[in-house]
Amino acid sequence: MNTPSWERVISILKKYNRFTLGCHLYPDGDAIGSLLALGLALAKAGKEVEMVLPEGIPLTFDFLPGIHQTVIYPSFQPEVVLSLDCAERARLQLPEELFDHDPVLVNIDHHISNDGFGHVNLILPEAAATGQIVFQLLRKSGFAMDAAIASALYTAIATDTGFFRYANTTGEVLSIAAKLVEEYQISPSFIAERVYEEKSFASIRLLAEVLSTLQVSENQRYSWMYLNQEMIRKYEVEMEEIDNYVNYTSSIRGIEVGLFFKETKPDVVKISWRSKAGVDVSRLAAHFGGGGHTRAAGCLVQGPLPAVMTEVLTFLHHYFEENMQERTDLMV
Ligand SMILES: [Mn+2]
Repeated sequence: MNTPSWERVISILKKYNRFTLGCHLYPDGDAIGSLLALGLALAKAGKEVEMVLPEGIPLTFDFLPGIHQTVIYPSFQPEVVLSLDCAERARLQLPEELFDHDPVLVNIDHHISNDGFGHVNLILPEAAATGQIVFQLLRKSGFAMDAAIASALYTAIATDTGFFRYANTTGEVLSIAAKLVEEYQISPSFIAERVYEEKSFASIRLLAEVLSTLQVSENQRYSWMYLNQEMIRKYEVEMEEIDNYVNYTSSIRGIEVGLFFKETKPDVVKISWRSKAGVDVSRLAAHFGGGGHTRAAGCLVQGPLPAVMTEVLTFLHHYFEENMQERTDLMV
């Protein structure tokens, strides 16, 4: 892993004037919040900025101030491309033409699996969210912040920590959140309501169908459920809402690993992995070409849903057979 290049990133942000910002496919709160916060801060500093969300604005984050300044397609050639919360170059949602004049590619992320695909990389796996890195970047570089930027950063950090419930909720995370609330008068309850409490009716109906597929392994150590093309076609639900379903698998008492299989396209299965303790699911997902964090990871596997499920569940069964002793660690 490269040593964090704070100074290099800060000098690039100050020196150049034309920036395009992008994030990963199916952007979550951290990706969108980080993109928006850094984009708004650069624009506020008088830079020419384009924040690109090719799939449009997910309904869940429609409330964020400034979000409607994002564009579906970039309109100019930037000097610098900023990639946020994106672990792989292939997942960066920006058109290839944007790189025609070889802009400086800056990769800002907290995924441990990030391979450092940027010319300049600021990768801090210990950060709870990319939003935390962006907050520190703005503070260190002296770029001015405002309530819109603070809302975006708070949303980024809150979503990636499960609204301050996950193990990555450190004192520093809480102290940054407190600063955002105190200094910019943003409302945690309003953001929690919009992001966390408010679901579409269709998403709850779809959840009911998905939950009816929930199963627990014979050894009671892992659980899984699935979503197929037939269910997706029946309800109009954004992928961002569907992504959160996975937490039901790992919320079952005693379960160590939870899996959610999503047939996002025919014969393309996106698998979300969750773990409560002991098991590093980023390593398990890596076996299938994916990655992520210790307790939350993902991978994409080609093939018919039933065959992919059998393959992954067989792998997981063997993993637990070989790691029987880990259970005693969990009892401590
Ligand atoms: Mn993130």
